[in-house]
Amino acid sequence: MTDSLPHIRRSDFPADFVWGCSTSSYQIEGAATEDGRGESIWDRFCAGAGHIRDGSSGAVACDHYHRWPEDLDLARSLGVNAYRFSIAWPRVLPQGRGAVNQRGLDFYSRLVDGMLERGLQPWATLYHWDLPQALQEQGGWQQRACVDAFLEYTELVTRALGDRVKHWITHNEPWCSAFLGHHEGNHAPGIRDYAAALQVCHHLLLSHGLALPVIRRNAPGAQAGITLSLHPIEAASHSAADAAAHLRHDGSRNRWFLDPLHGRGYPSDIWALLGAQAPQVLDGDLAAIATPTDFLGVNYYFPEVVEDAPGSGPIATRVVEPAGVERTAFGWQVSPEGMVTLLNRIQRDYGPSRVYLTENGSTYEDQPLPDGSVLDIERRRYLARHLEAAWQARAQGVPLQGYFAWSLLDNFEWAEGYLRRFGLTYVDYPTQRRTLKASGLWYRDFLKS
Ligand code: IFM
Repeated sequence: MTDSLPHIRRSDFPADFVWGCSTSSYQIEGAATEDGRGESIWDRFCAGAGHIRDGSSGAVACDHYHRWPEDLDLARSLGVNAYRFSIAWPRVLPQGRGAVNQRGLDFYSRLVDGMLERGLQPWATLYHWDLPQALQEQGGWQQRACVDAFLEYTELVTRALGDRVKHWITHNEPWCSAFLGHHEGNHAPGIRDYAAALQVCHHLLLSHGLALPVIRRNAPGAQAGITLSLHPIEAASHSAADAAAHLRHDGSRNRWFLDPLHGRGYPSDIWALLGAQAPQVLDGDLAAIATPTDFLGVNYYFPEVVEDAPGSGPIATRVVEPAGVERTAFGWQVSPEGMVTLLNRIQRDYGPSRVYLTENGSTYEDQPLPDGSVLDIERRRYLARHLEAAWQARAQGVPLQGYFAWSLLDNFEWAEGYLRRFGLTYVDYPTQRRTLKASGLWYRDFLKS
């Protein structure tokens, strides 16, 4: 099969462009009960019948807790200069607050040293969804006290690692933590309550803003920001109703985060739809959320096409799946053009000084060949086309300064368990053998170009 790929080269980007790959703690670490780690909401959620499609959990995952030197070697072999990881809050504070688990902190300290020894810039995410279960039992992110707990956790981790980690992300995709976890209920902690999700969302954003000065105090000279999952939105038709739905959907998925982070408060058109479900916002909260960041992290996967859906809830929109478009195995539309559109829109409307694509990737049905190699030509093409899109966005003036592929390894894909593979590296879970896929080999060659 011929497979024409865009002619994009590393040298098309500036020499100081950050090239990385991303992972997260619960999705790869395993060792869920080792060395004093506490229970997380994902451990508890996975134990519930029917929550995870293949009935699995992150208890072992990629066993990265034990195999991290091999994994960092693998990242280095790709030629990336940065590695994005997250810290499991229950590994360092098993009860969420109070007693510190030094063995957990030591693990991350060794991991960071391992990155620096290999010439990999550590990019740490403080919260990639694994809240200590003990905090959930006190109401979790629905309670304002969780913000205080996050600040204590931030203090602890940035004090321990801030001398070496100079890139910090407070939250990964707060939309997912808030709405998948508390409205749709298909992510931990599995709550289905729209008002609760809105309150959680506010507390996540507030904790982000209040954590920034803590990070800056403990990690002098560091860059700090937040990572959002953002989508270019399209209307399903030219009707006035769908055009209005487009605005509302963009308001709830994108502007609900971007506006307050950029000092505009919550978008008034969406707030007006919420009525009694609107979150409780105290004096000073919006100013805290708008604390300036050093960068905006964008996770880009796919555009959303929406139609008007009266009666479906306050936002009254529905995501539709138009026929005839290219999709990944997850059904997500493949649209590198959408990424260019999104990045330009963010720049035009909000003007962040630096943008990093902190995740971008795809899932396909990988089948190892008899010799063990994995010829994932669709993922290879996805990657090459999105790198070309990153180049186009830069050429159009977007201050895009880095790209992180999701993900270094196949891993635990949340409610999908191990049924979805996003890795540049194939993980054979029974043996934990890692094999770079064709996409990983292509990224390596690209990075050497
Ligand atoms: O695996 C997730 C990751 O944890 C957050 N961003 C999207 C990825 C793919 O679904």
